[in-house]
Amino acid sequence: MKRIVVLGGGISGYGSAILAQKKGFEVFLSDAGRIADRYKERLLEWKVPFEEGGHTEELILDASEVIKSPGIPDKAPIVQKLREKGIPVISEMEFAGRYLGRAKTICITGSNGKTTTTSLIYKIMRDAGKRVALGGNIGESFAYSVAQGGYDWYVLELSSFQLDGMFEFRADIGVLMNITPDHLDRYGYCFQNYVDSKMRITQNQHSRNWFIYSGDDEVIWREIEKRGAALHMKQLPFAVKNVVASGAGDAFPDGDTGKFTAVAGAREVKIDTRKMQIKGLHNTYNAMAAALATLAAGVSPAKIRKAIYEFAPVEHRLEPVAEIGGVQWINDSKATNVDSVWYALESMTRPVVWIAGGTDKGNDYEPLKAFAREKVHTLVCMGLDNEKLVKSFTGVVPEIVSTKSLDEAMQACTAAARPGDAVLLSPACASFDLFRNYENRGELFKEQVRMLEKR
Ligand code: UMA
Ligand code: ADP
Repeated sequence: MKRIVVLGGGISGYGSAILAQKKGFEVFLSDAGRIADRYKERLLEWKVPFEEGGHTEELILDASEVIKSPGIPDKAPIVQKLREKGIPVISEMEFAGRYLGRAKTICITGSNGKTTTTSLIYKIMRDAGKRVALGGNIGESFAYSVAQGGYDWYVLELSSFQLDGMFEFRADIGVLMNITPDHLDRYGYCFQNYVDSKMRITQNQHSRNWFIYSGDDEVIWREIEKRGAALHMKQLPFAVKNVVASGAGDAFPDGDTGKFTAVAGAREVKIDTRKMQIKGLHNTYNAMAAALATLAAGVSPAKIRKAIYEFAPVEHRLEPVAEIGGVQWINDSKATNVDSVWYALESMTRPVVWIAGGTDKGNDYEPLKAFAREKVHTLVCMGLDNEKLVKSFTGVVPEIVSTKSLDEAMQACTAAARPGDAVLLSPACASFDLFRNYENRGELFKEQVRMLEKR
């Protein structure tokens, strides 16, 4: 009997193990750390054998196939040993994708905008009455939903780590938002490796499938040009700046009206971005992509429009927290790279006190300088090591304050902000120096803002 070993007992791992068990394989799950009680309970319930606190080689290296959780890097010794032995290592998506039956997938990737676009597509599909599950990089287990069954559609946010372990999987509708540098530490500090990973969203797509991508993203353009005739799927570009031709459809603004038209095959929807609750150029892109994907999935234009207008910002993404004494406080803790901060600053209409900093991922701050010069009067650096930020923005932003905690940063912001300003937490960095994760950073920030409100 085929022996499936699952590496990692988090969201991805427990779901994969349960699906494999349900499909009748011999299954073993191994976690180098501690498995959370909630997952352990499910594993026990499904009688999946597991270990925690280390990877026992004898129990892993005899696998027929290994499903690796996305957080485990390729350079982990156990993964290297599996590769040396030629044992196939796949991702949760590759495995669960084998058991979809007639159900279809809408898969969203990109460096930024994945969660917003995925959540928006999911809302449109759900409100349209489709039997749809949400999964992938969004904190739900795709494999577990497949094990449960009963869905016609799966809307999946895909990280590059998940795409890396996908080989035969095919997205019925693939969406690529943009490609800008991120996670380079996992890609040998080589941008092209990361680009290749993102482009896997197109692999195996045939002429009945759809590929939705940003026509304003030069990196994506180049990759499409390179692949040329090898891409057989129907292509739907969305763009605000460039004109990109495609016979299958596209999305473009209707002049300066604030509206855009999305066309997929014979279907068309017009959206007025001024009626949307999510703001900024980046959210126009996200809405264009979502409109194209759901048109391609057969949702009616009226239902698409209604759901897009109803959709509120996802927590920690340019989330308005409060207006206190004329100062607007905004939580964009999820902005963990330079490009997402570019769009945050782009969307600011007030003078800005900008909180940035944390664990640097090899950032190049150059692209932010024009907006910082134009809109930011005070930069509050919040991190254990602020040297690079301070150096980058000296002479660009009039005031720079270096702080080493959220408390200190909040004090600096209250001192600097004037009525009519916005205080924007949009860090461009990971959170791990001072916080558990970006959610924790965003929640603590909001707590502090609410305390200010009560004063
Ligand atoms: N572990 C090992 N061996 C190792 C290293 C880790 O066994 O060598 C164990 C850990 O002890 C832990 C488990 O692996 O118990 C965690 O695995 P994981 O880090 O892959 O986390 P999961 O809980 O399975 O969640 C993963 C994704 N996490 C990452 O990619 C880091 C989730 O994306 C995703 O929602 C989930 O699978 C379901 O598919 C989160 C994320 O942070 C949201 N993604 C990154 C991002 O958005 O930037 C890419
Ligand atoms: P992801 O899941 O790819 O990290 P999110 O939707 O969570 O994307 O947004 C992450 C950050 O990027 C937030 O700060 C958000 O405001 C910003 N953002 C959202 N959509 C886009 C986009 N299309 N392009 C650039 N930045 C974006």
